[in-house]
Amino acid sequence: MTIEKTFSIVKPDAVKRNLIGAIYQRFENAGLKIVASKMVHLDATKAQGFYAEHEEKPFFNELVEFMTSGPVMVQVLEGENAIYSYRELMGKTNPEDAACGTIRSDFALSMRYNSVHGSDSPESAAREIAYFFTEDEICPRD
Ligand code: RTP
Ligand code: MG
Repeated sequence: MTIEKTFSIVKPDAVKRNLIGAIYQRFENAGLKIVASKMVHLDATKAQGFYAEHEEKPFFNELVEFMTSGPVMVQVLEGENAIYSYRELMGKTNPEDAACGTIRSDFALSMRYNSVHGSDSPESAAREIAYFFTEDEICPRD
């Protein structure tokens, strides 16, 4: 059994539609524990740095515009195989391809306005957690 931490964002489209609680409920129902959480309004520099891997993509500027369009919730989730299991819980990037019952299938509006982010590897999880949280903001849970 591998207990991992992963990084999650409830994106502006979901915060705007008052879906924070509904999405947090999905995390907890899946056995993922919230071990750090806060609301932030990203500025362009912070969003560009976060999505640096996509800098060359045609959708980069629109992605940054979207991610800075309103507040987001950022959180660290902990659980067994949390990185993979949270990606499964979110569903595919495009909600039209996301499996029934996934967060994106149920809440996302489009490929861009897709309600949640989740780290895609242990390396991304470590980088993304440290990009938003200091060690002492992460609370150990039983
Ligand atoms: P995320 O990083 O947010 O968890 O999503 P992901 O791994 O499923 O998707 P990724 O390929 O990393 O893309 C990052 C985010 O960029 C937006 N996007 N827009 N063609 C487009 O307009 C397009 N493609 C991607 C989405 O918000 C996606 O989650
Ligand atoms: Mg990604």
